[in-house]
Amino acid sequence: MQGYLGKEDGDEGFGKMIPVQDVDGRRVAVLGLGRSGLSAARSLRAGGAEVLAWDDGEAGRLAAEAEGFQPYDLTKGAAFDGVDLLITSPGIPHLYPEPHRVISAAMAAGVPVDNDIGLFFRSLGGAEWVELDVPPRVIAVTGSNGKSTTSALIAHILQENGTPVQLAGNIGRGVLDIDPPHDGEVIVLELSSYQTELARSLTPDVAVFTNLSPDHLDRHGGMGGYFAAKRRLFAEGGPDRAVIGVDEPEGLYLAGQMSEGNGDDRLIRVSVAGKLTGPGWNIFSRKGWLSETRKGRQVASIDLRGVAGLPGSHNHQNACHAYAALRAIGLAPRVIEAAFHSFEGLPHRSQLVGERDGVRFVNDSKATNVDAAAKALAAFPKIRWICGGLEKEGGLERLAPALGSVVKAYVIGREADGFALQLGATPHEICRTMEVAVARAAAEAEAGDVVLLAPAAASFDQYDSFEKRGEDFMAQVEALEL
Ligand code: UMA
Repeated sequence: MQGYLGKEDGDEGFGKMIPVQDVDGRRVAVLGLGRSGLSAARSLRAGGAEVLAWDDGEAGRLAAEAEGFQPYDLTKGAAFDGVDLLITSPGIPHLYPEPHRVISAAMAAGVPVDNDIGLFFRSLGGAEWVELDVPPRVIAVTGSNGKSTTSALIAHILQENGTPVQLAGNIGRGVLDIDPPHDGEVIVLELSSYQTELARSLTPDVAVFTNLSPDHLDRHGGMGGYFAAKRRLFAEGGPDRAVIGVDEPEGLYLAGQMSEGNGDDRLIRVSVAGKLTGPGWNIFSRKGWLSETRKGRQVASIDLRGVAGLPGSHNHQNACHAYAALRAIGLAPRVIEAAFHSFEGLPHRSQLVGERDGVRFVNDSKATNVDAAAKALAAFPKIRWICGGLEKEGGLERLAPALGSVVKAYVIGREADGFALQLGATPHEICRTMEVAVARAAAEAEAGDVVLLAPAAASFDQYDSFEKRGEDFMAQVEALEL
């Protein structure tokens, strides 16, 4: 595992964290004791708070007990008497489709509600920062797609540059779990709409908005609520620098709202849909080339086509956002370009897992829906496509424009026959299992082909998760003895 994701459990020194400030002696309720809730509970305790921990599930309560937190039933009447604050978890609804009853009870009792992200921002800096040469900075990344890869890419490039860096947030590590940052360190946070919507403090140095497409609409009461949740990261007076993808109307609007005019250096506009010609600070990719322009003049140009870890225009968008965020904190274009080439990608997202006789094997098990699979298919010219699984609503029609690059489909899953029926004229074979699909695709592939797992379906008919499905793909590829 990359160093910027922090130490693994059991490693010496694990257990450092950010103690929460200004909670000494206060009673703080914590609802949900998963990754974010437990780390919040620990950091609150370290800050001197009395923690009232509750999870509706027994597993969460047991995990908390194992760390010395006595469960406190927040669902009982008058549970919020004398409580100063409620910290809730991102997966627990606080408004739509309907608020969790504990959160409603806190609000009715006039108790402020916050989350670990709010605690993080108000607890990060201390008086000791005055002594530091370069105070730690925070880069926060939000958006519908690509935010994990963008965040990990930013962290990777900083690490390659020798800058101390830690990566946390929606990517899987609670934000309060990071070690107290060093002089000059950069904290990279991936933030979901669930996290930005509720945080009472959101003050990154650089904020990145990658793109917007419908997701989690039930939790936000529709698209407007979803956008409103994300744009909280850009509250007026918020980030010193804003990096905004302007390919959707929402991003264009947000950039307009943030800008003080064409000479405004605090805003970097990003596009993969076309050349940006305005006189401001622009970064865009066209035909595989990333360009940076400022005040109407080209500053840098990078060929992304040979960057193995970032194939396809969706990854070029990730590259543009990472590049922009790093330019915003002063990294040189050549430093960023060099580190692009050593980025291996995140597991299960356009992940190159093997190569034999000119045939590449790519794991995009995270492509659990049709849109994600279409993006994966657009990334390569000749594809032997492993697809299928538990289909989502809406069928495969939206995939049709992306099927031109498919030489042949190898269909897995319990519903493989029904899935294959929707592939029309695309050559296909019913394989049902990953083992058969990988073996058949490998046997038929020619030099220049890509054997791509991008299922366009959930994994739950055959696996516990998309990660397990991707691991099976990798194991089968390895068994080919490449
Ligand atoms: N719980 C209750 N009552 C409920 C619902 C849940 O008590 O009504 C309890 C569960 O029993 C469980 C805990 O709440 O113990 C789970 O909380 P959670 O769902 O918020 O999950 P965490 O383990 O705290 O993980 C969260 C993020 N989860 C979600 O946003 C759903 C993780 O993002 C994140 O990595 C982690 O914090 C650390 O910051 C995951 C995710 O799926 C990857 N994110 C969504 C996405 O990417 O689409 C937004």
